[in-house]
Amino acid sequence: MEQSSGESGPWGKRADMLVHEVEPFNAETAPGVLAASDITAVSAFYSRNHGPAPLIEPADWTLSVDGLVERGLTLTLERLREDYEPVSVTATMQCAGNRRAGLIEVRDIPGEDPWRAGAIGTARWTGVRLRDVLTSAGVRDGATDVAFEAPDVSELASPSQPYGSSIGLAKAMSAEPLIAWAMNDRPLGRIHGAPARIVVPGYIGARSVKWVQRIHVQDRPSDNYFQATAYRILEPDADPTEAGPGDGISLGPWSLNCDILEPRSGVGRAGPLEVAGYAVAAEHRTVARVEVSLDAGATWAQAELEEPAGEWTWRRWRARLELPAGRTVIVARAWDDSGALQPQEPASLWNPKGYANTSWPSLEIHTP
Ligand SMILES: Nc1nc2c(c(=O)[nH]1)N[C@H]1C(S)=C(S)[C@@H](COP(=O)(O)O)O[C@H]1N2
Ligand SMILES: [Mo]
Repeated sequence: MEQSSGESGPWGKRADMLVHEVEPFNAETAPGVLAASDITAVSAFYSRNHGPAPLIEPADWTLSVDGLVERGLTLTLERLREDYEPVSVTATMQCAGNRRAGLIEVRDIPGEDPWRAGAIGTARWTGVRLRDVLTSAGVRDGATDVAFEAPDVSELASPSQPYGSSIGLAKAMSAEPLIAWAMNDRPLGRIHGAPARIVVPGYIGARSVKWVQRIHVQDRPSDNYFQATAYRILEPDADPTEAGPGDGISLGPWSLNCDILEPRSGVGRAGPLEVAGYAVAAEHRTVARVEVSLDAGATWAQAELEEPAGEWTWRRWRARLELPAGRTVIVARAWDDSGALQPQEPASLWNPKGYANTSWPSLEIHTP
């Protein structure tokens, strides 16, 4: 399963990606491939798009920095690379829709793709610190948010508009967000936002704006559809087609989560069984424990946690267990270093757009 199946899929991706949509391209990594390495290959990395991917020649690209700044800047790729210190951050990217399929099982979520465990991946991102660029522009008093604007126009927004979002100034001025031009030490690919994108470690992927061409410092969050209306936890009985700006809880930092990558549900063989997966903690917290149960939570085995590649990455885990004959429900759950535990039931988290499914993952295996 881990063997390369080539890169014959769309956008140079492996043929074993689970493709939700071809245009705009939406595809997730096959679970076995995700389980196989701490750093996700670009050829296997999920991609989430709301419109057609722009084709921008590096020489034609500029980034403007304006709004509540002392000096507006217009940066070329060359200026960015030469005038600021290059840095690399290994960070996990996770879509707010990761694991949505588990919420759809509770109640249908029309119009949203049923992402499974693979709308997540970990890469080494290289670029410059967002804060270095903001500092060189001089953030003015009264600024509270930093908005990112991209050129890709999304028909999914109402009204149709270019993709954009924002993060709070404190996160923007922290060490981890990047304006990145490389992913796993190769120039960023077109589908991942070439020539440059924002990477906001610890935040839902939606904030890591690809093909970014403007950074606007302002005194409120972005009014872009994907900040003001989408990527929000609406109340369970809200009609998402009626949602307007400011409705629901805006998602930024993600919460404690984990999923099982191996085995897959279906037929298994009684005897030694390895269960493997990943866990992520909320920002400034760490994954402290992952447990696996073969008896619906009556007893728990401790999984072995791998050392994370960095402060902003997932922790992969595995547990060696004995699969009994018959039907077994395998459940996993993660705890963080504050003692918080994932919520148990997807039904308790169900929300009309199907975001942030952080419930205990489970699957069923039966022996022949
Ligand atoms: N310009 C732009 N940036 C974007 C998006 C988009 O559609 N357009 N999708 C966002 C979402 S929802 C996610 S999860 C990540 C996915 O990044 P990837 O395709 O590089 O994995 O990009 C984010 N940045
Ligand atoms: Mo996303």
